[in-house]
Amino acid sequence: MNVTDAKFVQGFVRMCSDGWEQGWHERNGGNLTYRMKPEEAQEVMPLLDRTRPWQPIGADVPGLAGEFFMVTGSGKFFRNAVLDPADTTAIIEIDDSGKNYRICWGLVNGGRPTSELPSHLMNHEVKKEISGGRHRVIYHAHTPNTIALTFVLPLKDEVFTREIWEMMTECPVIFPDGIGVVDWMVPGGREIAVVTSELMKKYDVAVWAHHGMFCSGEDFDTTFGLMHTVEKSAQILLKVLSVSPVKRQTITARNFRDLAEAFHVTLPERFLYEKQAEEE
Ligand code: 2HA
Ligand code: ZN
Repeated sequence: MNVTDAKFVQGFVRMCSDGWEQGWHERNGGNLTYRMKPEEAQEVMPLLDRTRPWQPIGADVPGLAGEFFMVTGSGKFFRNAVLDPADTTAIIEIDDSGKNYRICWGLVNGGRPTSELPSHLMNHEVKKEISGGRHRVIYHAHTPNTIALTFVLPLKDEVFTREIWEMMTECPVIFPDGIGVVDWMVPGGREIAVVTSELMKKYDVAVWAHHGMFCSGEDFDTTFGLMHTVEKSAQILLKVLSVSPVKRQTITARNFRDLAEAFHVTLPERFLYEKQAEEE
């Protein structure tokens, strides 16, 4: 058996290809990390090299001590992941303190895990705790329609959530907790990681102004599907705004309450404010 035969590795690289095909990963843009299940780590353990030196993560994640992750490589291109996973991705192990990691497989031609490793691992730590261990995937992509919206909408959770919900009826069912928004920040460091992981306590989606999106989910399908749904709604909103600055009709606050009842979801009231001009 090779590491690349493992089902989780195939799911991981397929998600990279799916994102590339959507146009979300120009050059080396975007990154993906997956917290491996114990049985998946066990399956590939004989093929891992656990002798390499520990290196600092750049963040403290004691809640992830001893975990194994599959990660994309810094500077690697998503379009190449499926062709050569051993060059473009890695499996890393977190030490007992949650301060250090080591590469156990992959990045065979050199390199480091994604530059957003601190953000990814801090988000994983938050989501692991909040979801009772169910969330395993953190995905960052450069989604053009959502990025475009960060130039024209106020950078407020309430506005992004409501506007994006309004564009497709099933949105509030798919992300009932809403969307968080991060002002423009320098990528790749601890600061943006702290701000994003604070938002991830409330949301499964965070928009990074003028940069892209972060999504968290239980598996590859639902996490990719979440990113895809938000981005598609953003695309529809841009089409609407391009045609007319006002909507002739829309899904109203009352409609959302009816939807919540029918689909048994709780929609926070702060997203269901009245929009007089549009709802008359
Ligand atoms: O280039 O997307 O945010 C990788 C990134 C950094
Ligand atoms: Zn990015």
